[in-house]
Amino acid sequence: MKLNIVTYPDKKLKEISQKVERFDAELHDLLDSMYPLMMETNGIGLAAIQVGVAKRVMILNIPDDEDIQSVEYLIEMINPVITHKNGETVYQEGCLSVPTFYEDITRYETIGVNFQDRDGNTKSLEADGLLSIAIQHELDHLEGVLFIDKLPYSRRKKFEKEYKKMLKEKKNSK
Ligand code: QAP
Ligand code: CO
Repeated sequence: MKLNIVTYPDKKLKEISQKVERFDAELHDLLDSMYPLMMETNGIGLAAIQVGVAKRVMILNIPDDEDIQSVEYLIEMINPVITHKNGETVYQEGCLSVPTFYEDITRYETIGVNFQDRDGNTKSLEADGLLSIAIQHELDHLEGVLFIDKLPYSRRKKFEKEYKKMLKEKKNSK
């Protein structure tokens, strides 16, 4: 499956993703195509809606203490649901769908999440640190929410201005 990253301000990113009911070859093909795209684009998390597929699917690949990313750390989450959450943490987030922009966002520090794997088996996970942040960021994508939607009004306006400028420069350099 040939996939491309959908970028802001594409309206597709506002769609609410639908629950996966069939854990079939089509789902596996989607997951197998998302992973190399995330690696090529230097991502640590990717939701299916970011490749234009409105399904409750996300993949995560958090680098280890030595900043090494490996397929061993790949987590595929289908139909994820947060079961509990605790604390607060601030992290400078980015997003493959909002290239070159980073802003401080507040998230829960630790979360519990129930999800299914690619074969439909139910799993649960306790997450903290970057993994916890990444899961919450990707869960927002499934609801059509981007990290820039969480910015206070003034920072959002500043973002819109800078982003437009960046798009124009990109266009002119082509
Ligand atoms: C979501 O984000 C996330 O602007 C995943 O030029 C964010 O993979 C998880 C990226 C914060 C945890 C903390 C962004 C790559 C990748 C860019 C990403 C860019 C190239 C973002
Ligand atoms: Co994102």
